[in-house]
Amino acid sequence: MPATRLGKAAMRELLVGLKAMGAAPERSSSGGPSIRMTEYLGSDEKVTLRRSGDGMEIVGSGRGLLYGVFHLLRHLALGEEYPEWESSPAYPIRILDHWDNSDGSIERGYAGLSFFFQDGKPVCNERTKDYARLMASCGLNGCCINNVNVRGNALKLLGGSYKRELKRLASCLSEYGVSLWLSVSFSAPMELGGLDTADPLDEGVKQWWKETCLHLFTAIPNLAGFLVKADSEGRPGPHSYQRTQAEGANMLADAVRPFGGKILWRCFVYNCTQDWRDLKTDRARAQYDHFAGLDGQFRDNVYLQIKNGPVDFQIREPVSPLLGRLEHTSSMIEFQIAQEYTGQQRHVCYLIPMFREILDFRHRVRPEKDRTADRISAICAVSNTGNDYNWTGHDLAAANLFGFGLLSWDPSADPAEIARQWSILTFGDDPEVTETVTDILLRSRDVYEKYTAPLGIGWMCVPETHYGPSPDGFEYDRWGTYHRATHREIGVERGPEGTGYTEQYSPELAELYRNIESCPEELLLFFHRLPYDYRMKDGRTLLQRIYDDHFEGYEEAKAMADSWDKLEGKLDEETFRRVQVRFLEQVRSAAEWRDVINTWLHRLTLIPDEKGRTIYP
Ligand code: GCW
Repeated sequence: MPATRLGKAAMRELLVGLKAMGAAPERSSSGGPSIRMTEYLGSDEKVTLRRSGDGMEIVGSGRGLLYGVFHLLRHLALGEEYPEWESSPAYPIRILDHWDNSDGSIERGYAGLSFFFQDGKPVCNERTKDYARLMASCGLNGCCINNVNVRGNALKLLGGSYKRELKRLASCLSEYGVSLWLSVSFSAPMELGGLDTADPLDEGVKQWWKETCLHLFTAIPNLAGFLVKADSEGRPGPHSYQRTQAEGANMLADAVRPFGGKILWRCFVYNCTQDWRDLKTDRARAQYDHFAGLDGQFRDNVYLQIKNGPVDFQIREPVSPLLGRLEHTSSMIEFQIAQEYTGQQRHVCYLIPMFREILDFRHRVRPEKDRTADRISAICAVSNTGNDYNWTGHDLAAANLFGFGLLSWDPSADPAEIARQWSILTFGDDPEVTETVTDILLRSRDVYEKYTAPLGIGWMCVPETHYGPSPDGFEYDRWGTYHRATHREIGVERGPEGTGYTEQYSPELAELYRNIESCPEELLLFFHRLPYDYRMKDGRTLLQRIYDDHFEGYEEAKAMADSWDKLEGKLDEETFRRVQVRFLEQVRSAAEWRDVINTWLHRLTLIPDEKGRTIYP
């Protein structure tokens, strides 16, 4: 019988889960198949599931037991046999970053308000507990509860004003092995401590952080560390004091070290006040330019948190070259399941195949252990949860949360199998439902890509909201996200003759991307500036390919919606309708994207669609 808090949680979940599946489990053995839990002391996450007699044995530390129980329940719910499983997670840090504000809003949140903050304070209630269970059931072990843009009352989290609330929250999370992380502001010594500087080399500043950490970490034993957005989009950082990113991160790393704390330092540092006439600055280069030269200068409790692509969570970007560059610094990949640029949980867009591709990507720097998955030491995603009844706004968006959890445990997990399992666990095992849902999920990324910005160019969405089409919306703005389309050409040249971004990759990859012929077509307009009559491999012109994609993307979105409609009567009515309403919006929006992008290009180029379809709505 498990003795620790985590072990007991595992036992509780097993009983709850079995009962929910219609079994009538008993705590002691009184004949019949048995599930035995053998707990050893320790905090490792390893788990062993083995068949014994006509039952099962689960062996692990409290944590291991918890993950083992959820694995077992999953397999039983899938109608499979008792699984044999010996596993430990690929990364010790597997977290969700929440962009929740202390006023209860969520930056880029599409599933209602925050469940971490109410009335300016952190809260802990039944939902927090369910959240912790949800996290553990997907294999995740940490969450950062507040927005990286630290504002308002959230600033005070560090100062100890909400110590009692945080302690309760942390304790509730820890029951399910979920650690608490906090986003902090680099200039907290000024904002909270009344100092006149936040210079990381200033003795007073160092002392302030040390004392602050002593108070906070002593009060909240389950606090794992801090997440920091510095020198990024107006946030304060070491650059204000002519210090490097390493000097800034290390000062914080020293302050949290006595408590086993870690610093997750974001690499999203770029010039966000670019003039569109400036042809030299290329935002795609920024992360690498700022961090590559600092490799090896960071303390070992610093993790560089790197967005999966060089720009910002677009539907198609190359893998960030910084992920292939760091050899002596721990790195952490940052995905986003919040779908900020991928349909905002109103469109279905299953991102797990894309994440898997990125994790599998070979950087061609060394012969072995060269994939992104091998090079990183930690993994996170910007969360897609909120206070909505179904947690994720769009019911199908929950597949991204589940899938992200499974991939972060095992980066070689199969996205199609994850989709299938998720469908059965969510909607039951009617084969028609499983087939339809899995098919929709697996097609959804390509469909979304087709009707939105073409071939890796990104950013044709409405500024501010980042939803819906506006091909010139970002063009004369300060964010460095230009397509520079004229009536002749479109795209930014990122080869050596252009911004030189391609040269940030290993020689082999630089060569691949530099040459238009070898550059993967889906990324053609990310890397190259091309005339509209450029011939694609299948003989179509670039422009015709874009027209076709937009017509097809809309048709395919409609086909997904139609296949959902056929599930009427096979799912519970409320869920069916909720998703149906989202599909109506997706199809409407896909038509808008198709018409706006095609019309814009038609007017720019005056080249008609070869198939003579109506371009003006
Ligand atoms: O893309 C931008 C988002 C911001 C976000 C920022 C970041 C939290 O539009 O809302 O700020 O990325 O990742 O820091």
